[in-house]
Amino acid sequence: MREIVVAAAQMGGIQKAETREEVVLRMIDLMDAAHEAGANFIVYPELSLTTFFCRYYMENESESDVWFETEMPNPRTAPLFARAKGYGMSMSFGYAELTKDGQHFNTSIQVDGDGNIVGKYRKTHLPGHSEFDENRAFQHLEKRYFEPGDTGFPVYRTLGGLFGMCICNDRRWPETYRVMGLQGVEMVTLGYNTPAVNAEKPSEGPQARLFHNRLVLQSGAYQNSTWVVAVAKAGDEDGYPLIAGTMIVDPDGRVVAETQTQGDEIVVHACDLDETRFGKATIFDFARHRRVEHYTRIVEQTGVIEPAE
Ligand code: CDT
Repeated sequence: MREIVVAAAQMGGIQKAETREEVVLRMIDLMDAAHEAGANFIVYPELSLTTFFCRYYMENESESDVWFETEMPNPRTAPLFARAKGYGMSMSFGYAELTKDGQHFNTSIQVDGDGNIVGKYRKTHLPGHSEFDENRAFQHLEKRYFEPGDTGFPVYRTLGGLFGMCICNDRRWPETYRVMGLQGVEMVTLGYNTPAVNAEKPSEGPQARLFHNRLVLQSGAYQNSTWVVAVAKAGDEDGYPLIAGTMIVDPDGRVVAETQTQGDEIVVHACDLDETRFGKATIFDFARHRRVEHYTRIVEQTGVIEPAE
């Protein structure tokens, strides 16, 4: 038995006017509740420290850079790191990263119980668009504000197991989980900011979006025999609703814990990493069953090439 007690720390909406200091206090409240519940690992959402600013069109970098962190930890997040270290709790959260070289990434880190950054991931699959799009009900400008991540999907050792991360839109892509599955991943953590309505298809509302969320998390977990911990930034952000649906999925693809609200809320589950072993040794024993000779299109081709008429 290799048990990790995980708290999935859903956050309600963060308003544009809310400061990082205020948000960090909310995160600390969630961490206190997680500690009280016996958790030794807490997972927060994508872009945990700010509103989902990619819905706002900003002409210049100087305007958009206010949403980015140039170092981590920094004076505004130091109280969160201190509290986690005090509890000996590992944590994972997302933030907008501006590197010393001027690169912009949508990033997540995992920090161990001693305050060391043990994992860093930069979002690969950036959704949305890079210029103002008048045909959308609202903007989703991730391709404007971020570069595609340069980390790939690393799997790293911590908490006695094999961990990896992805971020929001990445969770919809089977390649995300499989690349980590091929490194033996036992727990994938991720955060998301998913608008409750599809900006390009108003008939696709929260029910459909929650369905897709559940579908991809369960299939990613099952097909790679890994735990998946998926955490929403949910609720209303200045009139823009985001889905909730934070959940923990076991390596058999079953949802074992999920939130009930749209606000700040934790769900806690004791996850035994040894539960990943059966699937990895049987139906998803990749070494025995994969037929890579038939998978070349996956890495040689991005778009669809239809067969000739
Ligand atoms: N943050 C993020 O990646 N959100 C996307 C919305 C896609 S619609 C442009 C998601 O996949 O949930």
